Amino acid sequence: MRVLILGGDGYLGWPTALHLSKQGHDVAVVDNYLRRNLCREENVEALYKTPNLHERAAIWKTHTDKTIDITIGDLCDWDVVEDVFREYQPECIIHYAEQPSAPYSMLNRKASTLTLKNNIEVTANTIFAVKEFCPDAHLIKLGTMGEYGTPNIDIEEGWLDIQHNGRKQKFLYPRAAGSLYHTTKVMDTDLLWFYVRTWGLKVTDLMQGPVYGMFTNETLIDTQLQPFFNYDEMFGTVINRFLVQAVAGYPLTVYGKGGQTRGYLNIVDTLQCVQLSLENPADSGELRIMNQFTETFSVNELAEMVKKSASNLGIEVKIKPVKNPRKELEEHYYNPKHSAFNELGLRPTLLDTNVLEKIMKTILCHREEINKDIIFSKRASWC
Ligand code: USQ
Repeated sequence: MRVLILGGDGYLGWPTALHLSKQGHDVAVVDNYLRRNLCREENVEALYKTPNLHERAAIWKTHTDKTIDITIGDLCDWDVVEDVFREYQPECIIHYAEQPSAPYSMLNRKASTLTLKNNIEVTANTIFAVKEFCPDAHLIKLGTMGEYGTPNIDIEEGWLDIQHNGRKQKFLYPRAAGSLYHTTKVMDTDLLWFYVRTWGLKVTDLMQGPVYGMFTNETLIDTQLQPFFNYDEMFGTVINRFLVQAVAGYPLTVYGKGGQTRGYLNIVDTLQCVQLSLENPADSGELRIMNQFTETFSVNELAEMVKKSASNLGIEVKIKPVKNPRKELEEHYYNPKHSAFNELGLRPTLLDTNVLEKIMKTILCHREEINKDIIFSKRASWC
């Protein structure tokens, strides 16, 4: 299949490009290095340096003789969008091209408006491009479990049947995002749903939980193929952060009471889920929504698991709850459904101390490069 990956330089975009290229698809990626540039601007660099996209594609070609086409460009710019869609005529588009950090989106007005503008405009341009250049293509969009928030009822996969005054209707499951970033994902879903109804597009919207890890079958071929690994308070996700904190001898930063529960998944399962979505496309006029995570944990449970894994490697770890910089429930009901991917054949890689130890061993090789000042500088706050 001709697959176009928007945001193909990112933590998930690049491993997805490798994975689908390995499967034999024709893969093209577009990226404007937004994430790299924001990290540089905010002085929160990742754990190790990663080559640029052209260099990454060349390394991949050396190992596999497979070509990944690269376009560096801003998908808010219609000329860029038009060029890539005209040139590649994709059969499937995977849209990761968004500012991905909740804390960054809450940093200040500039960061908020950048997040709003980038995320909504790229999604809108993508929708218009699909309509104009490839109306039969399947659009796979990365949304987030954070669209639902933490309601006091079970979370369904995208939709909820409502009975009201004796009549029934299926609606998008109620959304209650916890950051401006998550709110842009809610807006994306609304945009997609509007154009699915209006133009009959084929769309899969993936409600993904926080991802952890750095290894996939393809990135293991060469360390230069590994994705970014952020551990700062803005771009690092909680498990990756705790692992780096453990190695750095920094007490694990449990926010508030630590009862915040989320659905997590290993990066290899993101790739499986995206592949399963691609191989089982939505129908025309369907907005298919699937919850993309494999298991739920509270922050306290994660901290204890990281502590145990570190101890297995002879590293003593302290857990130190800190004042929560976010506005979120710290003790709550959480029961999200996630059977759609299991029914499509997902074989989950579950979190255990072995998985954590393996990642920690790689982090140990970069111990000297860890910048403790960016772990919890308290710059990104919801207040
Ligand atoms: N947390 C801590 N200590 C830390 C960092 C985080 O207790 O040092 C807590 C947070 O308060 C939160 C939970 O851990 O309750 C998860 O935080 P996170 O930073 O791992 O994840 P989040 O900001 O929600 O965002 C990440 C990705 C985002 C994706 C989202 C899925 O950055 O792109 O959409 O996970 S979800 O959280 O399900 O919405």
